Amino acid sequence: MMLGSLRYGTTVGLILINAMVLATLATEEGIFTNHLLVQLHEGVHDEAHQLATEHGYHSARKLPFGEGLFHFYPLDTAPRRTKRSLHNRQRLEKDRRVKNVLDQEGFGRQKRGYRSINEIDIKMTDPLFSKQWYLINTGQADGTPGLDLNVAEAWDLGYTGTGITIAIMDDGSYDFSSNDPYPYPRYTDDWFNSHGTRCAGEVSAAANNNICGVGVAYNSKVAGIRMLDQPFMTDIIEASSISHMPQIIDIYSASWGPTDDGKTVDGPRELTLQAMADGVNKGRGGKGSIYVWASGDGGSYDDCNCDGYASSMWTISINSAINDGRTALYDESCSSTLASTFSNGRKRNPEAGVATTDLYGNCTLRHSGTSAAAPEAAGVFALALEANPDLTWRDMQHLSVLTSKRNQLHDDLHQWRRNGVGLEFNHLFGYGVLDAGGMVKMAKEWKTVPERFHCVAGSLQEIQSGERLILTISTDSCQGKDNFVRYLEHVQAVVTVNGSRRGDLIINMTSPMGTKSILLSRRPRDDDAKVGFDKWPFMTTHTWGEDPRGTWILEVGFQGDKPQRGALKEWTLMLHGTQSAPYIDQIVRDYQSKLAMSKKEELEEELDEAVERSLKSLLSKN
Ligand SMILES: *[C@@H]1O[C@H](CO)[C@@H](O)[C@H](O)[C@H]1NC(C)=O
Ligand SMILES: *[C@@H]1O[C@H](CO)[C@@H](O)[C@H](O)[C@H]1NC(C)=O
Ligand SMILES: *[C@@H]1O[C@H](CO)[C@@H](O)[C@H](O)[C@H]1NC(C)=O
Ligand SMILES: [Ca+2]
Ligand SMILES: [Ca+2]
Repeated sequence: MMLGSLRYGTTVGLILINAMVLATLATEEGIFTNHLLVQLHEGVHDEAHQLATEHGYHSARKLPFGEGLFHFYPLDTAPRRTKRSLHNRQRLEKDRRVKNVLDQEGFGRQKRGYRSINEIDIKMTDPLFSKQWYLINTGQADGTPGLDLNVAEAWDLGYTGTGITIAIMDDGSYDFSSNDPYPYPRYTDDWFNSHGTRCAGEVSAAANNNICGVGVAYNSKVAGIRMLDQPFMTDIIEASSISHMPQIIDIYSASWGPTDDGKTVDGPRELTLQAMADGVNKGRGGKGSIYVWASGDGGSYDDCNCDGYASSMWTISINSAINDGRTALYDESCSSTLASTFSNGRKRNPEAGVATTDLYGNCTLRHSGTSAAAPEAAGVFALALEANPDLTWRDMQHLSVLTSKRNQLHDDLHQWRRNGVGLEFNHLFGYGVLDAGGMVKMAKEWKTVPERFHCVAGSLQEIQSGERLILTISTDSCQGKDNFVRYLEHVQAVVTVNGSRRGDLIINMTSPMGTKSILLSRRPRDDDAKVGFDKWPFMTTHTWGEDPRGTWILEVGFQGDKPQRGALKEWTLMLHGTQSAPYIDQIVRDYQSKLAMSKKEELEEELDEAVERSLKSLLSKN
């Protein structure tokens, strides 16, 4: 209705007159607030505050527009007008200093992306549910409304994780730490072994049972694999955990990896690599086990591409954002991260943490770390699997790439960019925050992606040394052969390089379509001068969907306090992807039409500016 147009503007005089008439109409439907717009006569503007308090208002604020206009604030915070304030208003109107009084109608304006829990019509009796901002962010704990996993939409469509089993490989059902079928966490005084329990709660805490909060996939089943609680990890324990019951367990969530000390370069050993390969090829009846990996807690000191679990093509590596869209301080960035979920780590507000189940039948609000992020992703993938049980391990990665959103994530260091087919990505957050609603909808319609091929695009194996190297490989991506790769999924640069200081080594790679991936960034604590990287598979997801044919550029250099030198012995470029992928063509078309539209907008802007300029010059002549 017309009242919606009652806004401040340059034509306040006009509005005031019309509004007096409208005000009587407004009582029919509008809601009046206790706030007033008051116009005072000339010469009494200094008395505004006093006048306000005399008539039962808290204060008056001079408005920066119009003539003698003031905002009168109420004393109380009642959302609607009360009887007493109506009385105050009538008295105020009669004061000789007052020229005009105008009611302020209350109308709905919500922050972009804002959804109220009540509106979504999800009723949960669980006491911590309203604090689980990562599920539905209404701005709890000073967060950004709408910055969440959009689970409400997926739940609304009926997906809650029914029939899906997720293994939390952690400290607390088969027990590889003590080799028995009782994987209960070893309770210690320092709550050291609360990790697994907390992660499990995030995925599958039951809904509406009045206990703690609600899991992302609250009807899913959790298998706890206790494998972290012994002094040393072994290849056998890791491999056994990763390959435990692969026909029953759908998703494996791991919130662990090599030490995040910023100087370790390590990854899965032989048995574990074999177990992972078997998992994706034979697990879930051949559709592949889904491995979700936390990108790491080493912060800006570490690079998750130095962690062979996170950077593996077979794992979906997940980073995290905090509730206002910034990265958590402990977050590691790297080009192999696929997407992000949520965690905490910067804010003092205790409710900005991740609310979940805890040991001793208790709950916690303080779960954090990328540890908290991976189980959330496992939960979202469970919803997608329920929507379409035929999804393969690669389908899950495609869906993550296509439906994750930039939302309101921000990264001061690395820009958000679009790759050669228009997919928006960021070095820190991958393709953005997982969107459960978007994912289940696309999953339902999804046709399994075509067969995957692998092409060794080229290999340089001469020793080259210096402070800075630029190398190129030109490739036809095995065109004309059976293993031609036309649409990229993962790209690996297998590199053997050493340096007088490994931590200062930087490696960038640019695709033929112009997408730059930072394969290795500075790790200030790593002062290795001997080992370097030995056939290390740096991985990037940023070139997803691109046509790999053309020239790839590898830039190797140093960044740090002192000049350094290094020697590169090998760069082998491995391309993985499909020969056909119809949906990519659709994305490219959409992107190009968007590009065309944005050009149009730019043109219009230019036009506006030109008009403004000529107006200005006309005015200055007068
Ligand atoms: C459960 O948590 C509350 C609040 O943090 C704490 O006071 C209580 O001691 C905890 N209970 C157990 C058994 O640890
Ligand atoms: C790096 O490798 C080159 C070639 O093998 C070797 O000559 C050089 O000594 C190595 N540098 C360091 C710092 O280990
Ligand atoms: C790698 O890329 C980053 C980000 O664009 C840039 O700051 C850096 O100088 C590049 N380093 C090398 C060695 O090319
Ligand atoms: Ca519950
Ligand atoms: Ca790490």
